[in-house]
Amino acid sequence: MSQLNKKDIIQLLERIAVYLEIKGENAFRISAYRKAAQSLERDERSIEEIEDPAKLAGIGKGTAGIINDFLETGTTELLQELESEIPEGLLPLLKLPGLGGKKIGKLYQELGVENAETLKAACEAGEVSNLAGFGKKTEEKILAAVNEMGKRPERLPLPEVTRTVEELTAFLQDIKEIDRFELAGSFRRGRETVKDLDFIISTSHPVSVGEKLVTHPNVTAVIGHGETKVSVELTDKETIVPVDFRMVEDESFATMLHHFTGSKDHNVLLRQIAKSRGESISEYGVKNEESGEVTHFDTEADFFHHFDLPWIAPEVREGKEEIDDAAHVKELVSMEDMKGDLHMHTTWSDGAQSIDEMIEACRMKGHAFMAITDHSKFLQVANGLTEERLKRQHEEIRTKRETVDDLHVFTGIEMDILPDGSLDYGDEVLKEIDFVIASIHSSFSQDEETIMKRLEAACRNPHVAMIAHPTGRLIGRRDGYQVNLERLIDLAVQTGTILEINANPNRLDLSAEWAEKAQEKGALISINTDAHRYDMLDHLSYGVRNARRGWIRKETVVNTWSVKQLTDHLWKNRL
Ligand code: DGT
Ligand code: CA
Ligand code: CA
Ligand code: ZN
Repeated sequence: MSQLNKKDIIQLLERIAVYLEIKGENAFRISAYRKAAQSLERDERSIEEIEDPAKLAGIGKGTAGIINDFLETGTTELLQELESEIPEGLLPLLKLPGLGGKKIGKLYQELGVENAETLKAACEAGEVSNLAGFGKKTEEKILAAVNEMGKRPERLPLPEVTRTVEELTAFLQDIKEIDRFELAGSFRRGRETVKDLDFIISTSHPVSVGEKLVTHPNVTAVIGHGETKVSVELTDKETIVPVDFRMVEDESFATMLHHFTGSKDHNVLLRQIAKSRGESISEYGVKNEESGEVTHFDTEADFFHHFDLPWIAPEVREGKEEIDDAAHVKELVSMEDMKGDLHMHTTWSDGAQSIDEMIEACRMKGHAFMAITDHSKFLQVANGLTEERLKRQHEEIRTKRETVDDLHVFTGIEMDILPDGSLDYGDEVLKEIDFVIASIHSSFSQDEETIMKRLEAACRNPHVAMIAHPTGRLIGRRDGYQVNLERLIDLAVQTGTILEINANPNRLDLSAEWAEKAQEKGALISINTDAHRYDMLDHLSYGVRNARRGWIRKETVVNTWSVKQLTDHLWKNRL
């Protein structure tokens, strides 16, 4: 059996449709795969719960066979054939704005475009604008996008490096000459993006460790190979991830870890403290300038204690308040404080798992509570719930929750705030729901005033508990809509509306800086995964790290409250 979930299967069916489009196949054949994907999307069960896909309206025998192939083997002959027929270089082009299977198909069949270079040449020669359905403007846009494609992004968003982090962690664990290692640098500090990864390795055999490091199968370039430092580039899909490894004797490990965790500005602050005590800090230890004696430390905490400081969490080591406010670091919200997750999706809208499956997954995580918050009817692409389906879903949740005693399941919804500022359901529907989230998924280009009217309407509705992903940004890809965050925070405080830190590493929305401001003004915060599949339930820690960067204290975060405290808050002032 393969590990594919329903969303994976839907994506694979859509991929077949796109590949057929590229090949210029007949429209009926293409639409059969799209229809099948849609009817899976519409069904409220997870793929494990659907016994025979052929019984679903919109899925024929052939397509059902393909779905079964996917489930059993993870692929199917048709997809493999298509993959071998279509030039590899065409696939990255599908990501360019405005270029779907149909258009790529035309470029391929009529102009012989096979990759970014040939597409660029075709644009420059003016051939693209001569094709039916393209035009001069489109050609210019495509050319600009292709040129952008070749550039290396300066900083990598977290999701681009997490696979490499996991792989390297497993790889290092298997090298027997390594005593201990840690990932330092901006990644350890929980930054939203990183330039590179910095591993600190404790070993007495740096040379042989270095030789092994460069053999990792994903290493595509060795930038530097010294006795104690190795710099390489690993390639993961299309992303190039630069990595620095530093090898050190165990007695210097803690100091080295601190040094390369940074930040630079934090290190400057500590060096000033050392200087005032007649000491100096190097990567290897702390030297007494008078006696020349060097002190080593077993742990980073010992290193801080040497300077009469408590251990300072990496997330706040930015050379700002962390020394003056060191005593407050222990008040920051931590993963151990988190009792539940209040934003997630199921197969009732665009999630991969069913209600039962998500509940079981949250139980396994040890959550004390959760909220099931599918999309509302406005979001048709995500199979949003009509009032009638919402009612049925909540009945199912209420019945189900009677049978689970170690976890409280709140009924919920992620309700769209419509472009005209109205809410997707009326009060008579909302008044029944435990946890009403309001969020914007449409008309991102509206001016600030219009956007703020939408957010204000949501905050002022007594049933709305939280605004999700308040800015709509996607890190490194999209800025979000024109939100005046000062005003949104004021509104949130005035109306008791919770602001979300969406923990999805692509979002981290609110950012640490704005979360800090929100807390200062007295707003409440909730950190949630917005999970659409099992593995996304693990993203909570990204949100917590982001919160810690903004000095968010435990009591500000409603996920650390008890079920009783949360319930009281949710039902206050709603009648
Ligand atoms: P980034 O840009 O995402 O890689 O950010 P970092 O902080 O990981 O920066 P990186 O990789 O250049 O260096 C890792 C840490 O090493 C940095 O936070 C502090 C320390 N470090 C590196 N170069 C210097 C330096 O020239 N002076 C000082 N004081 N510290 C440095
Ligand atoms: Ca770094
Ligand atoms: Ca580095
Ligand atoms: Zn959501």
